[in-house]
Amino acid sequence: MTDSKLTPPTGNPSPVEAIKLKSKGLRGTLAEGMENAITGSIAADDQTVIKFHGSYVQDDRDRRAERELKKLEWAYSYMIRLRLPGGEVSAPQWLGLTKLCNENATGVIKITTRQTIQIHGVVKAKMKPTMQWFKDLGVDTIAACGDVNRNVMAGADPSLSKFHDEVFRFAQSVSEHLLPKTQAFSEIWLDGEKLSGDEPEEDPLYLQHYLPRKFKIGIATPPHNDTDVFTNDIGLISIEENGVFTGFNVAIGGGMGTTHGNTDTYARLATVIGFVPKEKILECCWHIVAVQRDFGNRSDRKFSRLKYTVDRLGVDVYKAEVEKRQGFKFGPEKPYKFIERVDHYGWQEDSNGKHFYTMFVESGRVMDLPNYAVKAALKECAETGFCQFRFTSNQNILLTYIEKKNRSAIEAILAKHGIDHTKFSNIRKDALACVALNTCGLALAEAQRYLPSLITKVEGLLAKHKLENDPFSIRMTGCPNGCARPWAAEIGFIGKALGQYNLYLGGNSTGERLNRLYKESLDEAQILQALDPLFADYAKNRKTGERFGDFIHRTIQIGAAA
Ligand code: SRM
Ligand code: SF4
Repeated sequence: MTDSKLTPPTGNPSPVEAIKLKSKGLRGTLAEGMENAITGSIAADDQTVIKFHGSYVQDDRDRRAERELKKLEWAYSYMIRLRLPGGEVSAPQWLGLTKLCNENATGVIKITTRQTIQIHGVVKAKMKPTMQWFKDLGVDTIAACGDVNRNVMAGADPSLSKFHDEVFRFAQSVSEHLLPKTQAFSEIWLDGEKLSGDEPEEDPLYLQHYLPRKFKIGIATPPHNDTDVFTNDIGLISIEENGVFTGFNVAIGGGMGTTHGNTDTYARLATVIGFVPKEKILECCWHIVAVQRDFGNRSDRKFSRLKYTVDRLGVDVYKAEVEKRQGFKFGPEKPYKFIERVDHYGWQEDSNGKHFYTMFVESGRVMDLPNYAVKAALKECAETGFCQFRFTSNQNILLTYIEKKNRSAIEAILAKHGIDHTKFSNIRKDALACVALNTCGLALAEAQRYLPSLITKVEGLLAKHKLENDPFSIRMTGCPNGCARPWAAEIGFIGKALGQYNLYLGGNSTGERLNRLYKESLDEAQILQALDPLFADYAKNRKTGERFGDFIHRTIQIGAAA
């Protein structure tokens, strides 16, 4: 019997739906567009299609006025994002990626909040050589963006779980299992063989219209929630029973994006719907995605993420439909407990005696600052061949699988380049900021270029109240799309206009409670003015061990959730 609620919303399909349908399996006219030397940009429809290939057309927003004055088109270039499930690259790959970024992009690699990297500023003429270079390095960008399943995250620190490797391999299998099946990527970028007929190949999961919207999966292994598992469309919580990794609690419907002024949009943490043994997790994910494909909102993209589908249909109806399709029922949710989600900086050792170093990379920007030369240090570490690299969902990098005998060589390189996480406060080390200006076309305010200096001022306030050694989770985005998951922070700043932010307070440190709007449209002075008395109150009246977010949640009645 079909559930009467189980229908997609009515309404005309959004223009993006037509673009996907007529794209001939994600080809569009991209190949021709890339040959057109008259403009640095591409046709409007192809700007949608290219996302599925892992790239966005952007322009340097700092230079718009100057270009317009000279009657020149904007300074167009391309951002390219890698698909790196679980966030791992080898030392030779890292060396290749930095060389590529120096020669074909801005030279600054950006570690993203989803455990992969992006490069910015690739001009059109360098797009194809860059994609080919990626192929030679053994990495790809397929489905890193677009209305498909994106990069799959998994806990980064191998010292935190003995099932680490197995869980990491699941991230890779889930990513492969849900990849779009099209030759378009190879045809356009790698001079692959062209399709002979007019009809593109049929994709068994995405069909011809793909998903209503982007789709994200993250895996966390308790007690560590570094992937912010509940902010994903599907959150998988690995479960250990009697010392054995048995499967996953499955959570659905997480997501951060909202629109200022549109109270029907909201951030949502995913709801756990039950347990699935690890042998069945690939088909389970497939069917959760397919139900969203069939019943998600295709007319209004503001409401097309899984979170809205789940709330519209009801969690139970959604779950029943997945169970019907997958042919088995979810088991009862298994017990688990998260206690933290921050990266453990410095040296760790895993159960096999391998050593790891977690390096702090402020806002994920791999570059050389005076006395803290991340880029140079990583290059030299890679040249030794003694380590691999692992990106974290907190925008940092781990040097992994180092033999004990090689550790001192790595330590010497880190010391030479000033890499020492103890130089930084906890609040700075646990902060996240999205890209925002100057490349993000949706940014209303600064984020990664501004947060470091705001933190310096917040550190001053913390010192005043003797809180400088306490941990705080602070996150900033340049708009309400939520790319640094600001609603899951204890202190969230969301850009409203240049120099103005909404201040959200009261999330918890494990990512299991959203914060709420405290004050709107604050400039820097107003931000500091708002935080000062709250820090004073916290320092005086908190319970033993109580975190700032919990204190605010307990003591202050504040406004609406996101
Ligand atoms: Fe994001 C759009 C950057 C993680 C929610 N995001 C964008 C774009 C592509 C802007 C655009 O559409 O033109 C940004 C490119 C900026 C630039 O210049 O590079 C952008 N998002 C990022 C990154 C690089 C932020 C960072 O500094 O690390 C992250 C790349 C992740 C990755 O490797 O795949 C990034 N974005 C996120 C996250 C966090 C996460 O997934 O864990 C979110 C919130 C979770 C979620 O999806 O709900 C997020 N990005 C969005 C949204 C809002 C989606 C929504 O449901 O409303 C947009 C806008 C959109 O899709 O229309 C967006
Ligand atoms: Fe751009 Fe907004 Fe995402 Fe920041 S949160 S990268 S400003 S879309």
